[in-house]
Amino acid sequence: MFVMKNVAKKVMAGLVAAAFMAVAAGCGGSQQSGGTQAGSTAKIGVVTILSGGGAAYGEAIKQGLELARDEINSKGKTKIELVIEDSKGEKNEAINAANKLIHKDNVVGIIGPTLSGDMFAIGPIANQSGVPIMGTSTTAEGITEIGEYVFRNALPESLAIPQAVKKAQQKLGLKKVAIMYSNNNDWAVSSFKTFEQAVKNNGIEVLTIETFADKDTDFSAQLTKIATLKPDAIMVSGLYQEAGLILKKAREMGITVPFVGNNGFNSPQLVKIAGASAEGAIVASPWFPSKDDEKVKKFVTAYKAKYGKEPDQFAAQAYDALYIMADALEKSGSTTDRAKLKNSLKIVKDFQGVTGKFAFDEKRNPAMEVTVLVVKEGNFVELK
Ligand code: 1QQ
Repeated sequence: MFVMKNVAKKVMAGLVAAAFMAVAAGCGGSQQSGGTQAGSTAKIGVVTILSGGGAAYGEAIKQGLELARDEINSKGKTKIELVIEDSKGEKNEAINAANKLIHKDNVVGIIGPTLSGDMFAIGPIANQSGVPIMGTSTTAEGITEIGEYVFRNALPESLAIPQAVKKAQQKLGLKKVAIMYSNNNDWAVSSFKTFEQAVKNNGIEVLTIETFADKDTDFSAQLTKIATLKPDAIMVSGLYQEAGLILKKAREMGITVPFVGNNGFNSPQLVKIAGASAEGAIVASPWFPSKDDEKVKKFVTAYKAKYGKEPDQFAAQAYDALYIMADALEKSGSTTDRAKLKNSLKIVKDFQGVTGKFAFDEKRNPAMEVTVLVVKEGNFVELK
């Protein structure tokens, strides 16, 4: 509520200021002229989770974006204004946020939302309105099929999970596994199918498939069943909240086999919830903070200085996303033309970000490198 009120206040203040400036300048329209000459500002909307279960994902995203915004505004010709809205991880809230950004704030583009399920709800709205929308963490199948205005710099699970499974098999000699997934989360369902396929492709047997739901807190029935089947590993498709509790419960029950997760695992929050039970968890990511790369080191230092902690994958992808969008805006020659921004984004190639070399493929999905990580002493390190 507090955040929303503040945002609403800021938006109101912005609207009043914009109206005043329009009158003072003697022009009737509310649109800016939109060049990229010095001093022009592009308004970019953000839909992310700032309250409720997945707030740690959204907080990281917001911080990554704000750091990128401050850097861009300190040097670039085009200045960026972010209008940030809380989706609370709820489709209806995401829809309200998108409509406000598109129709009231007149943003040139949108970054977000955080969850694939929310993108399936608001992607079509943005697409129909001709507003470019770019997910930084939406990893399910089918995201960019929504339409030509939908982009993502999130690593799709279809690229991440097969690598995690393959590496886990090489390291641990997996022959038989159990799979668990949240069945009321669009992304987790999609990701479960990717897991199942990857497991089969590697000749691994699936002993059982167990479901749970987002916001569940008791996983003992599923884990009891899994324990009797004695799998070599357990694959989990879920957000940090539920995944963290699953890891914890499994260790309490004496289940010692490794876990392989998906994008939901890529938050330090997993380790906060599961504690020592997170040790050995495996996940693929385009990001890890100890990468030996100048750009990564600079980003990690700046992020630590501003927020007092290391950036996670969600912060890193959001940071890159704003640079990608700002770059595309600059090249489009306008700060307000949504179609020009879409066309400019489509041709992004050879962007060097903190998550590595980046380009959009012909389907507006990212082509990027993957690293398989493992939790060691509470940190995500490369699984070599
Ligand atoms: C998606 C995801 C989640 C893990 C984002 C928080 O990858 O919903 O696509």
